[in-house]
Amino acid sequence: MTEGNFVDYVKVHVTSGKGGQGSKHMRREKYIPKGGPDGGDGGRGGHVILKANKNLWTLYHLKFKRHFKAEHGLHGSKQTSTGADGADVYVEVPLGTVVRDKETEEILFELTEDGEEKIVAKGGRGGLGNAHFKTATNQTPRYSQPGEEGEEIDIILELKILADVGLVGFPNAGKSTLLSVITAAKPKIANYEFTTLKPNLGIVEYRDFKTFVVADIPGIIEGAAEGKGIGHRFLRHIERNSTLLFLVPADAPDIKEQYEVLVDELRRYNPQLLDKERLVAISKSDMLDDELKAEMKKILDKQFKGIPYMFISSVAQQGLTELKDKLWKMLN
Ligand SMILES: Nc1nc2c(ncn2[C@@H]2O[C@H](COP(=O)(O)OP(=O)(O)OP(=O)(O)O)[C@@H](O)[C@H]2O)c(=O)[nH]1
Ligand SMILES: [Mg+2]
Repeated sequence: MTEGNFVDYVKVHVTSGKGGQGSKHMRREKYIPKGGPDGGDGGRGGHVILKANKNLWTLYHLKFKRHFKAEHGLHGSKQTSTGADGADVYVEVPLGTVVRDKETEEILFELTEDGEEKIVAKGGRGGLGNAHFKTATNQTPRYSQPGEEGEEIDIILELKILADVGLVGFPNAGKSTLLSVITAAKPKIANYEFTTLKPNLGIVEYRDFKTFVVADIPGIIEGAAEGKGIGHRFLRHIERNSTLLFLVPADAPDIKEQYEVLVDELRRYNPQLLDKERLVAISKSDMLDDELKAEMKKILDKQFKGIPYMFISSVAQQGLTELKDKLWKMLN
C-alpha cells in the first residue's frame, strides 16, 4: 500500500430499490366465471448493504465509485404470483469503518468483524395484491397496494484502523524505520519531520506463524490535539489499537518529558487512549555506548517506574526480538 492510496474518509450516496406494485388481476378462465381476485404481491426492493471485509485496509476503492443503487422489486401478477425481489447491492468496507448520516452527522453503526453486514438503505416493501383484500362483502376488490418507496441517504464512511499496535512519537523519532524493519512494509523514511503524511500498516510475522498488525501514523507534536501539525487528523487511527508503542529517540534532550508531552496530547484528544497498554521504546539507541546507556538506565528506571521501556535500534537491529516478544505478550 503506498501513501497515495490510503483513503480513510469518503462520502457515498446510496439508494435502495422501490417495492413492486401489488397486482389487481381478476381470475378469468373458461369454465370459472367470476373467478375472483388473484393478483399477487409486489417483490421487495433491493437493500444497499455494507459488508466488512478483512482483506481491505482502506476506503480507496470507494474514492471513484460513490453512488450505489439497488434494483426495484418487480410487480405482482396473476395467479397470485409474487414479483421478484430487487437484487441487493453490497458495498465492501474494511474492518473499523464507522458509518454516519451525512446530514445529521449521527453515527449509524460500525463494522468491526469480518463478514459483518448492515443494511444502510432498506428496500421498499412490495405492495399486497388484490387477492389479500377479498372479504365477505367485497368479493372482487379492484385495488392493490403500491410498493413502498426505497430509501435514499448520503453517508460518510470513516475508517478507524483496527491495528494491534499503534506507533506514537514525535516526527523523526524513527517510527517508519521501525515499521520497515519489523514488517514487510516500505514506508518513506527521511531525516526530516513529517516524512509520513498518511498512516502505514505492516504485518509483523512472528514465531510459529503468529502475526500482528502495526500502524505507523504521522508524527505528533505539542498541540496536536488542537490541530497543530498533521498528527491530530490521524489520532483516531490509534483509538482502536490495543497497545500503544511510544517511540522516543535516544538523543532527545529529555526522554521522559517527550513521553509526557505525547501522553498529554493523547489525553487531550481522547482520554480513553490512556486506558490502553503502553510500552516505551527508546529508538536510535545505536548512538549510545554501553556506559552512557547504563547511566541513562539508572535515571530512566526512576523516572518511568511502572511504565515498561526498552532500548532499540532499527538500524543496528538491536532489541527488536525483545520488542516483538514484549508486544506479543501485551497483546495476548
Ligand atoms: N541512528 C539511527 N537512526 C535512525 C534509526 N531509526 C531511524 N533513524 C533515522 O531517523 C530519521 C527519521 O526516521 P523516520 O523513520 O522517517 O522517522 P518517523 O518517526 O517516521 O518520522 P515522521 O514520519 O516524520 O514522523 C531517518 O533519518 C532515519 O534514518 C536508528 O535506529 N538509528
Ligand atoms: Mg514516518
